[in-house]
Amino acid sequence: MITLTRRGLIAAAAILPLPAAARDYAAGEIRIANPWTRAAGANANGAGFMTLRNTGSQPDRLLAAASPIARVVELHTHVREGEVMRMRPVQDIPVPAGQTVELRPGGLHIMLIGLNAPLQQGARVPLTLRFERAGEVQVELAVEAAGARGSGHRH
Ligand SMILES: [Cu+2]
Repeated sequence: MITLTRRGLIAAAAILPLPAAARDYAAGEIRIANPWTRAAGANANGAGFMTLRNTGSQPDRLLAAASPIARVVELHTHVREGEVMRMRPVQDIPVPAGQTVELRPGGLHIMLIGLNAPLQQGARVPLTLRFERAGEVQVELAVEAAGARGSGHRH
């Protein structure tokens, strides 16, 4: 019985795509938790989300991001204009000492403009972040479902 059950589980695991569980990363005093994005087609735009935490005693700033998967990568926020929320590029994203900054849908995000290839759910895509103090760090965005409002793999 046990053997059959195990075989059943192994067979199921082989068929189902493995979830691309988001990982956590560090650069100097900056902790980068749960970087993720949404499935999207080639030539579409995408957005990267994550949690940035500054464990140090000095302020830092995310200055830029880059990825081979997009033609252009920008730092964006959302601003209210009358009844609608619009995206707007920002120069940088401050991460004050001891503070946590959320990049999330409807707020700050990393804009991936002109995807070179489709973002497939379950895949991971590389992204390089450049901080003023912490320097450069490469992370991987876990690709979630197209309509995801949050990563399904929070710890
Ligand atoms: Cu945007």
